Amino acid sequence: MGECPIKEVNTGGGGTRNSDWWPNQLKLNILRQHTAVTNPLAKDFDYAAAFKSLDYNGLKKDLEALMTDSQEWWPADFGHYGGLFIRMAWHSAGTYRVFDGRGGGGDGQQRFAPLNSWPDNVSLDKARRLLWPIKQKYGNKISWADLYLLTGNVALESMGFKTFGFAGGRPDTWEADESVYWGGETTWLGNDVRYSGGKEGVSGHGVVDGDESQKNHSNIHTRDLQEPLAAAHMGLIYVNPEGPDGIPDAAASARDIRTTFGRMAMNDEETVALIAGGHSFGKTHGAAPAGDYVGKEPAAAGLEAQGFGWENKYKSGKGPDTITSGLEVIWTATPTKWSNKYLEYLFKYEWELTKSPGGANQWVAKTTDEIIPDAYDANKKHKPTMLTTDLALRVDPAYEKISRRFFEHPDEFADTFARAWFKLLHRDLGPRSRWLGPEIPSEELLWEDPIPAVNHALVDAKDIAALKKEILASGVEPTEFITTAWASASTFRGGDKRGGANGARIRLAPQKDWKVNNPKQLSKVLDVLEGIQKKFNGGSKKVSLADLIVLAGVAAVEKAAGVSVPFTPGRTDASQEQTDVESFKHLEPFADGFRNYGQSTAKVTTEQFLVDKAHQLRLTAPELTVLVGGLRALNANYDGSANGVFTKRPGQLTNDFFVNLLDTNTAWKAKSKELFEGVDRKTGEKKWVGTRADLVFGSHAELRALSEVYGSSDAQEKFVKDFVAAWDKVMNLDRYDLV
Ligand code: HEB
Repeated sequence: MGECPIKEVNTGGGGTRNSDWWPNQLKLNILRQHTAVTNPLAKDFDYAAAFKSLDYNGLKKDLEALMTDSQEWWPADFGHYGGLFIRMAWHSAGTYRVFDGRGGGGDGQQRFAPLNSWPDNVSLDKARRLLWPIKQKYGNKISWADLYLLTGNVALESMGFKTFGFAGGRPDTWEADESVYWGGETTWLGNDVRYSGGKEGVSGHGVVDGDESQKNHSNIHTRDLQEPLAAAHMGLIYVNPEGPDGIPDAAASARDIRTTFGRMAMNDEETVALIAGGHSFGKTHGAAPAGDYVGKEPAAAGLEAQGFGWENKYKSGKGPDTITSGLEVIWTATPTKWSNKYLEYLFKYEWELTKSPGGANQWVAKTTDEIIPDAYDANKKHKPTMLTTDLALRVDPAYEKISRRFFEHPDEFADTFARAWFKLLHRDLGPRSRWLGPEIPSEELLWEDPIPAVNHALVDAKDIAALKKEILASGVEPTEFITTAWASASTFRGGDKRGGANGARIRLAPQKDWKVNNPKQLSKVLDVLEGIQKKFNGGSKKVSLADLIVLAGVAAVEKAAGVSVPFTPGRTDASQEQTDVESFKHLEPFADGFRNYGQSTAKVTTEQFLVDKAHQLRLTAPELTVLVGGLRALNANYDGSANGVFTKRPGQLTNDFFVNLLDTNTAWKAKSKELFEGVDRKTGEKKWVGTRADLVFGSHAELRALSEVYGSSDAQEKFVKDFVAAWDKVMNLDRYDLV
């Protein structure tokens, strides 16, 4: 591969970059993505409004017609694109992982690198391009993000499957997202970083190849996948179809599947349903060895390829000669019709290891039954075939039980698949208030983190004023209201739009017990607020605890700042039954630099965690800066410590954090990797203690530049104004009901 050629490009943006010189430097780039600068649509473009004006049924009809409108340039297997489009939708959504809520189909990222060029996404460039005439016809009324997923739904329906519904509401992004950690490997299909003792993959394009030399590789039964990743290899959506590291071991493969699908938010039942349901359709493609014939992926292909990649020089390069995964499997006798045949064959036949024409490990039924149609030749028939990962559904004892039950109860199978598919596509869409279109299911699902609808008159300005008074007279330290409001609202994560103050889940398990929330203090504050709520709700009006928690924070900030802070009521309280404790565990911050909680790991520094958290809160670098400075002045550390509280008047909203951090008379010394001491240069007097999440605002050039703005003598007013705006933003991150 040689040296990176960009370094010698002597035009704008070329040359050796900061990230080449100082690769370990803290990067803020993820805080300035997807802004108006990259978005071609007008600032006031409202996707929800555009979607509502869409001829939804007309679009669905067009998609249905497309399914069987086979194109000469990319012919449809069995005359039906259904399988291809299901795979496109599944790969769009299947990158989601529970740990950080990132990935998933919510942003239309499959059209950008790296996803558009992942080895697992071979041939989906064709699927997306087949959709262009329809996208062109409906324009901005349907985003690519919604279109990819809806097309998968229509594909299922057009092959006789009854789906659970569909919700639109995913506005597109316009640049490759940089925020997702997809792994640290530098080779496709490598896993040398995500597993200790993992393997390097292949450089260049990487259609899955079975590698015999990996047979000695023995940690596939024991290895642990690095968090937050879900996929088993770099460049795969999920697991290696040939088995772990290409080794055709179905039991070990089940282990990988359980890990990967678990991190995709799927339990065993959902996992079996998804795999068996998905592979009831379509085929795999491995007409010949990829390495000999397949060209570069879209991101590396020439201009003349026009966004396509993987040019295939094998015979016609398409149709029967297609090379996608390198595997050549057709699961059922009716690949364009919903049926129970996948599970039927899985149990009916014994399976023998064989090789695809492309050289990959796969399995063929030990039978003389040649019952499988050919995708192009009506006179040809095949024996049933399966992937190693398919056999996992029979070999793994827990999967086997479920598979057999599904086989014996096709309705249960269909229902579980329909629900799991709906969850897969909608898991990262956020609360129901974002869902659009005529096919939204009415049934409330636990994983959507349901929040009751508002069914009471909201508090008015007079009530708000009275409640604020009562809150501030309650005897609780204002700072404690501030930390409680922050604890409640800052659970939000933009990755999958879960969390936030709405629902008041801060009072429920598991959040009420998180260390970062200082449970003792939290329960005291909540008791006081519940008392105030009870008294108020005894009257003719009602206020939710969720609103009251935010209002208490607002009242406390107002008191500390001496200015008024906006408050928008309309939140309601979710119940414990509406809260999936297991799944909420993933929202617990490992570190929250805003509250000086948590610290570096072997791989990630405290300040990198801080930027990651700021990204989940969808904050800009100036917002991050003003919030940290303000929260320190307000004395809002999770444990009440004085770390970073660089002020002699804690509790007041001053810009002292910046003034004192930037004070040249202070010399800083590292006490440990995480803690620093600031002393007076002249007297040696100990003045302050700060963490990495504090000191970074003086050390990092860009953060320092921002700190200088807030630390200047003309800054107090701007500082307060900006803090209040950023605070209000965080309090309302989950308020999709407000437009
Ligand atoms: Fe699947 C296809 C693997 C899951 C749906 N897959 C396929 C292939 C492979 C696979 C390799 C081939 C590609 C080509 O073309 O070559 N998968 C797999 C794995 C897994 C899966 C490993 C895990 C275990 N799938 C799945 C799911 C779904 C699916 C979950 C859904 C739901 N797939 C699918 C389809 C297809 C496939 C539909 C076909 C496509 C066509 O036809 O084109």
